[in-house]
Amino acid sequence: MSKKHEFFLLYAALALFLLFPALSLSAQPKNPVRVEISPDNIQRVEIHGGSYYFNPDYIIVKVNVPVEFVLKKDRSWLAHDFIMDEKDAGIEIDETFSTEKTVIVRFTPIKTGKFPFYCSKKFVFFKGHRKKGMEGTLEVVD
Ligand SMILES: [Cu+2]
Repeated sequence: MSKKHEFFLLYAALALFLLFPALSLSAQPKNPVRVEISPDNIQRVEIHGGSYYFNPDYIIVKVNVPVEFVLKKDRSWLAHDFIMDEKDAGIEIDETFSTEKTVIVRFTPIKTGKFPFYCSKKFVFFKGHRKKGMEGTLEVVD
C-alpha cells in the first residue's frame, strides 16, 4: 500500500470516528409511547432524561384523564430539567431531574393537541440542551 493510501485510510477512519456520535444521535428513532390507563385511572409513564435526550420522546395520552410523569435521570454529569408551559391545556411543569430521587409530576390535560416538552439547560454561549435534541412531544388525544 502506498503512503498516500495509508494517509487516506487514516483520515477516513478519523472522520468516521468523529462523525459517529453525531450519526448515532440523529439515527435514534423517535420512540412513541401510548400510555395505558391504569386500574386506578391514571396514565402513568416513566420518562428518562440524559445528555441529550428524553426517553420516550413522544408520549400519547388521553384528554381529561390524570397523567403521572415519573421523571428519572440517567447517568449524566450535567443537570437537566423538564419543562412544559401549556397553561391552556392544563399543563405547567418546571422540574429538575435528580439522580438521587425520582420526581413525580401529576396533571390532567384538558385540551387535545401536540405539546412540546424540553430541557431548558444551557451553558453560557453553547447550544442549549433542547437544540441538542433534548425535547419531545406530548400528544393529547380524544
Ligand atoms: Cu438537559
